[in-house]
Amino acid sequence: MREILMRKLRLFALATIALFGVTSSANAATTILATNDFVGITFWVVSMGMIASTVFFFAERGTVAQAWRPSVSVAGLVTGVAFVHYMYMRGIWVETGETPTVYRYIDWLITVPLQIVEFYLILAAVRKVPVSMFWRLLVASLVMLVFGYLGEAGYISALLGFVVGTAAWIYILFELFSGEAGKAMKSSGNKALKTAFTAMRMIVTIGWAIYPLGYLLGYLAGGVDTNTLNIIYNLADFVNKIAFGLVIWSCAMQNTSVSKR
Ligand SMILES: *C/C=C(C)/C=C/C=C(C)/C=C/C1=C(C)CCCC1(C)C
Repeated sequence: MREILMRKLRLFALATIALFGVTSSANAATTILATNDFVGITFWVVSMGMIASTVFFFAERGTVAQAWRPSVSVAGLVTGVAFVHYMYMRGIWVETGETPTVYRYIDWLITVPLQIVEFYLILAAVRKVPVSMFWRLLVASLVMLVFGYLGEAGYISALLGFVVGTAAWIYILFELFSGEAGKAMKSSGNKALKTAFTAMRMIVTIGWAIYPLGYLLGYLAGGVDTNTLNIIYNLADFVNKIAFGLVIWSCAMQNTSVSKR
C-alpha cells in the first residue's frame, strides 16, 4: 500500500518537473540567443544538464537501498532548484546582458546548505553520527553565503563580507578534513563511502574555491570581465552540482549491491 502510494507520488513529481521544463523552455523560445553569445550558450547547456540530472536522480532514487534514498533525493533537489534559477538567469543574461547576481545568491542560499548537509546524510546512512554535526555544517554554509551577499550588495564592506565568508568556508573544510565529519568517515569502514566522501570533499575544496576567487577578482580588484566570470561560474556549477550528485548516487549504488534493495 505504502509502496504504491510512493510510486504514484514519484511519478507525479517527475511529471511536474517535466511539465515545468517544457513550459519554461517554451517561454524561453521568445528570446533570441545569438550564435556568438558563448555565455548565453553555457547558461543553456547548464540548464539542460540540471533538468536531466534532476529527472535522473529522482528516477534512480527508488533503486537504491532505503538508507541511501535521502541522499539521492537531496542531490535531485539541488539540481532541480538550480534548474529553475538557471532558466531565469539565462533569460536575464540573454535579454539584458546583465550578470544575474541576486539569482545566483538565492540559488546558492538553497543549494549550498543542501549540498553541505549531504556529508551528514551519507555518513548517517552507514553509521551513527551526532545531529550537532548537521547543524554546524548548515550554519557555517549560511554564514558563508549571507556575508558574501551582504558584501556583494554593499550592505557591509566587500572586504568584511569576503573575510567572514572565507572564514566560514575554512571552518567547513576543517570539519570535513580533521573535524568530527572527517574522523567519522575514516572510522566508518565503508570503502564506497570513503571514496565518495573524499571526492565530494575535493569538490568543496577546489571546485568551491572558484566562487571566492571570482568575488575577489570581481569586487575587490574590480578586474575580471563579466563574460569570463559568468562562464566560469556556469562551468563550476556544472561540476559542483551535477558531478557532486553523481558521486553520491554512485556511492549509494555500491552500497546497495552489497545490502538489500
Ligand atoms: C552550486 C553552487 C555552489 C556550490 C556555490 C558555492 C559558493 C561558494 C562556496 C561561495 C563562497 C564565498 C566565500 C567563500 C567568501 C565570500 C563570498 C562567497 C559567498 C562567494
